[in-house]
Amino acid sequence: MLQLFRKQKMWGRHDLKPSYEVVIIGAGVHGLATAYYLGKCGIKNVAVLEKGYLGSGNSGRNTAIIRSNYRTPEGVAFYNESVRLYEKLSQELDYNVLFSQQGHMTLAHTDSAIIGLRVRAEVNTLMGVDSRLIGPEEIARLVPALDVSARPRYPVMAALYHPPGGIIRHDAVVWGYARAVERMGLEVHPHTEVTAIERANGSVSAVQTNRGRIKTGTILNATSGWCSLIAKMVDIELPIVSHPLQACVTEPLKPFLDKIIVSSNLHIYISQTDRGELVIGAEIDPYSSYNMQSTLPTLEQIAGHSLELFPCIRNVRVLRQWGGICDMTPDYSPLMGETEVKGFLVDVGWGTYGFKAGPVSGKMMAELIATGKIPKLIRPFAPGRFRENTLVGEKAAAAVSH
Ligand code: PYC
Repeated sequence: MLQLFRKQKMWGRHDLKPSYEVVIIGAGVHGLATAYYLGKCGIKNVAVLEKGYLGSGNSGRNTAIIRSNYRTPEGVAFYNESVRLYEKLSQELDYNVLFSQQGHMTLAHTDSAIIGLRVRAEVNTLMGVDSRLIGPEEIARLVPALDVSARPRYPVMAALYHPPGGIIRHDAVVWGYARAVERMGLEVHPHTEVTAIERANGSVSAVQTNRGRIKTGTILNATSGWCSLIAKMVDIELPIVSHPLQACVTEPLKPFLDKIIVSSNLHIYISQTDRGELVIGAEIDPYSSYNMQSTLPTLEQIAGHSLELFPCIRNVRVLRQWGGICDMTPDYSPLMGETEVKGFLVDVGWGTYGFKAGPVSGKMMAELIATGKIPKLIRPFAPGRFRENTLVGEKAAAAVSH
């Protein structure tokens, strides 16, 4: 019989225990995925703390694009593993995360943009990732609604086409991980804000929260947006500048767009969800701030650039607009691993590319916590790389939005 009401709660309410083996700060996709893989390794005395509701940070504020067509071999290998894990996530969690691999297209409107995309296509192909440069004729065939004529101020000249790229239901990913984590006996604590971190003999020893004090010897900072503030609690200055990024969603339309369209020159990305809405994102705001309010100038910019690409949506209404906080590192790659404070680990600096890395980051951070060994896939992203000058310059491929 059709079951109309869910009988089991997705996750429960718990009192905080006086101590946990591992405390994860941030219950977005990264924190929850780490807890999930820790549980799979048999480490279950774990609390995931979230100051708001689950996924209320950037996991609920992104444009849900999944792709692996990066520029550096380190980035391509890492994000490709994430795509692989996302492909299996619905079965893994027994929860439909609505991953739709409809294809991702990055448009070029200048000669230099074409050169950048060509380099990416070469690196992607060498790394076994399906990604190639295509011309206006093929673009028009794949995306009939896109204006590839000479009319726009910046006509479309070519595109990097990445068929495995897709969009996903971001809330479902958060809920599915949270449910799985709780079913394994680990604990998720929404509305639990970390106010201080204690140390003893150079190692972390406890966290103070608005609900009480917890002893622990291992803390993971998985707080996109607020990671610098959490790191300051143990006197670590992260090489991060935080910027707002805004996006919007339109009223639902009949399906007409089954590719994710990104313009690296116009700094805009558009996709159509299963509900028919267009999700459209902008570049990061040009100033550093923790303000998540949306602004009219950004909406005007989003509208103007969208109409350059899709004149057919000129009468479509925007339903809502929102902002999130992006933690930008100097090389546009994340910071993952141990820090100079014993027991304090970071999975931060996710700029505008955090959601697509959730599963692989969780798996790698859990492996690091469980074994003490740094997994190969995340070695390039060690927080100490800025001292050693071994940067992973990913701006060319991360830069759809900046
Ligand atoms: O890297 O795919 C991306 C992206 C989309 C929106 C912001 N960044």
